[in-house]
Amino acid sequence: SQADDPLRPQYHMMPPKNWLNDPNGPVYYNGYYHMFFQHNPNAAVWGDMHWGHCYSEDMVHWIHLPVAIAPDQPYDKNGIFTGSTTLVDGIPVIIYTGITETNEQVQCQARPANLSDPTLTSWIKSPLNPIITHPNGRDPATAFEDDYNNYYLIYGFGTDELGGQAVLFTSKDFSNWTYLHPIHSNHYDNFWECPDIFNVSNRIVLKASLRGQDFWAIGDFDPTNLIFVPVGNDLGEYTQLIDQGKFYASKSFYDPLNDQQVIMGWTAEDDNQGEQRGWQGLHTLPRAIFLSDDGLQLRTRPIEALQSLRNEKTHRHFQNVILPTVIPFVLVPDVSGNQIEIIINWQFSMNQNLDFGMSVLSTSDGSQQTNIGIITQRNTSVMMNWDLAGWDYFSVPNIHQWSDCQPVCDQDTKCQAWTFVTDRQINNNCFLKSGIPLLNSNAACVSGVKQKGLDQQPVWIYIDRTLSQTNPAAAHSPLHGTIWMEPSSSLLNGQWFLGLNIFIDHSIIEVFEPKGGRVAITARVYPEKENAKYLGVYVHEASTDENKIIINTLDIWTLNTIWT
Ligand code: DQQ
Repeated sequence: SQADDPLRPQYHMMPPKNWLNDPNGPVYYNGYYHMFFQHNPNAAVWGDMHWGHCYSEDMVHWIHLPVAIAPDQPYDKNGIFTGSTTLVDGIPVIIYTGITETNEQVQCQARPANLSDPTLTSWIKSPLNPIITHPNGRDPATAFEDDYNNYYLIYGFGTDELGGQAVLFTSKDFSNWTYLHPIHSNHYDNFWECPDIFNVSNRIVLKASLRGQDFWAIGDFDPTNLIFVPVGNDLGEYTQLIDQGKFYASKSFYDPLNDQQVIMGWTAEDDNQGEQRGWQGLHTLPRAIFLSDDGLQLRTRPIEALQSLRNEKTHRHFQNVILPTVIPFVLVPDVSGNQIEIIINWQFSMNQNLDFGMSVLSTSDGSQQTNIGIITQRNTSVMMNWDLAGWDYFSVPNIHQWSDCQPVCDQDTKCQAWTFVTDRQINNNCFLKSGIPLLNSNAACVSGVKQKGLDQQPVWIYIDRTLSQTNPAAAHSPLHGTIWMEPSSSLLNGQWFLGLNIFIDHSIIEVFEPKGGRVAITARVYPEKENAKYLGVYVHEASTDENKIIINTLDIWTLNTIWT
């Protein structure tokens, strides 16, 4: 049974069994949140796409409903693909991609059969379907309106020649749509999946899924030319990932109860046992979107309502724990669990090389564990590239190995971004070894790279899965993101302060930096050992007696299941 499956998450949205992928059509209507999803109701593999459906009062606890849209028409027989919901005169209207009998991608509409049914269980396809047949793209976003009652709709498209695009359509009546032009486009990939466009703090955010990850760009909508104009870096640059880990095909919607844009992504399995387990894929925890103070960075943190999952009887609190200068692993006393939330506030000095963190899903002897840690760099050993140009190192392919130092870059097309590495790796001649010059003369190569501010200090947050599992087919590569620590908000008496919020749900880990919303990292792990439920702390790279690593506060809760 489900409860006997130790790897099955208990507080993430997923169907009772079989396959799930992209989030589809989230909407708040008449007292309930609705969530749909790409779903194969008959097998735990991708295929035979339907829209599964759940509803919820709080976006945390979900109730399963029957399949909302099934492939039963000539225009969608080969699949109900991704789409979105728009409130049209207050009524939820779905636009989804249908895969036709001849495998064309067309856009189709469906409306609730009975608006007074709060569950919105049945949906009726429009007699006008398909409402859009060209160009042959997919994944329509929630439509938006201008001041003159014109609706605008985008969906994903692209070719090798054109690059990835979000194509724009307009309509007066929401049924008859006219193609305009791409709202935005570039060559970071040859197709954009699941584009999304929305308002946050008087700016427009464009999101798309490409190269296996979800990217954002902040900009404005030019009302004359009807195009999206990025104000900073463009969509597809690695400084602008919504999540550094396993997070794809995300979808956002406006939550009127909390006046915020909320986003959730699809997290697939990351091993080869999913079909055998009988279920594959889940949605990440919902995250609230906000912008940095300068309005140029997209930030996320878990929605507040998730706090209702905490079982207060299990709450454990520790404070002012001074860590020894080096410890391989020390158990946190009297706590265990693989369905927990952790809030940890660290204090450390930046002027040294540090590598420390928490182990979760650990056996009591630490032989199986997943490490969620922080790496800082000593001033004297800043990376060469800082001396040269002050570029950010926003992505390091592999923190604990030397072999992987490659630029994130196509050989013959435009270079995306460079992965800059630490002094340790430079000492190991990584760049020379791989035969790549430190900075490419092609100016395109450095676009999207962040410059280090005068007294900013970068730290890396990572998830290290080296010891998480033994199955060689399970992903083991570390995941990581950079946080730029600002003295104004994070420095006090020479000490830096950084808080992390960590969610563990059996086989999924989500790590956030909730204060600034600057990092989100989602990872799958599949511990085989039954007692891999303990928590520990470690210091791998030494602090010194003067420069201690301190846990200011550590709070841990068991979280309840979301299913009743
Ligand atoms: N998944 C859907 C497509 C979409 C892709 C099909 C992204 O509509 O482009 O299941 O994961």
